[in-house]
Amino acid sequence: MGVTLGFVSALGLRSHSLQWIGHNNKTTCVVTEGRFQPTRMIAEAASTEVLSNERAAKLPWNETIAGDECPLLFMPFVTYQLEQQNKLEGLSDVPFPKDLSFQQAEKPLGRIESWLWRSDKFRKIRATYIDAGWKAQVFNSVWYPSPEYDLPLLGIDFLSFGKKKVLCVMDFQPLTQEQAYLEKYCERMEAVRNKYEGLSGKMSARFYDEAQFFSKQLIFAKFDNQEPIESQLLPAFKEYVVEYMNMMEAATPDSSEAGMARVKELQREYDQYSAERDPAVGLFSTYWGEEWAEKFTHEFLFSDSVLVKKEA
Ligand code: BLA
Repeated sequence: MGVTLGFVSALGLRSHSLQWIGHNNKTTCVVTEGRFQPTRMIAEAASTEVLSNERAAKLPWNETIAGDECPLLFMPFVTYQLEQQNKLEGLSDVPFPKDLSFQQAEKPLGRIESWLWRSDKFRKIRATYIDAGWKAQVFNSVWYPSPEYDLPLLGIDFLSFGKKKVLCVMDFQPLTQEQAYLEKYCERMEAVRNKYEGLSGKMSARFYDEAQFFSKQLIFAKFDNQEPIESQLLPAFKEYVVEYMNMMEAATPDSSEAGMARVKELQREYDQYSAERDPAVGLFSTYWGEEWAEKFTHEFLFSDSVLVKKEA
């Protein structure tokens, strides 16, 4: 998808581009000439890179596009996160492909938008919102520390399907399960976790292995209604984000080559582990097709992962 062939005509006056745009398994070839803006914009859609700040400034969304009056249940989390991350030193916008930043589907009606930043101490902060009305509301985000910092990743996965299924997971996702590491970075959340009745559930073994890249202090909640999202999850989320940022603020960098290589490798393993297990690929495929789902998973969400085709 998105193969661009640029060439210059015999006279050398005009540049042309040929682009194959894949959508819903259909492939279209668009031929454009350099100076005709409208067609060029369409042709470049798949390969153009976009920034996040301008799009993020349009948040919060106030209503669902699905037309079913569903509240945008996790928007307050997005706006709080944006507010907090704006305090990070050296926060900057990271360009990434436009076709990964936004997609809208008509049947079923749903949109997905993503944003990407980095800062002095975080090599990658990504956030994604899915709005398909009552059918699906999702806020998903991961903060990746720079290689000088062996801190856990901040992982956030809040989902609502229908009116009776809410699933919320949030964790300081540890890079290792060594006791000293867990004591240093994860156990501090014990008291916060215990404060919120209903947020200290246990994850199943259906998708992930709780002994890899998860801590015992993870927030894990299943609700059959939306009320606890605001009354419990939101205050807990704020405490996790603030503590995570404070922990990073106080962290001592290790710029040794060995230390940085180790963090990079463990984060790569996290991406591979997560990409292989992520149950979201099915959800993405339903709305935006399998090809896009795989691309989004390996090139945006877990960009240090590679696709491993499963045996049929
Ligand atoms: C489960 N996450 C799920 C499920 C979906 C997603 C569809 C299965 C829900 C179910 O049917 O029970 C969705 N995952 C997503 C989406 C994205 C994604 C939409 O990556 C990306 C936009 N998952 C994470 C992160 C964490 C995480 C960062 O992506 C860590 C906090 C955890 N998600 C997580 C866990 C489960 C889950 C632990 C399994 C819940 C269980 O069954 O025990």
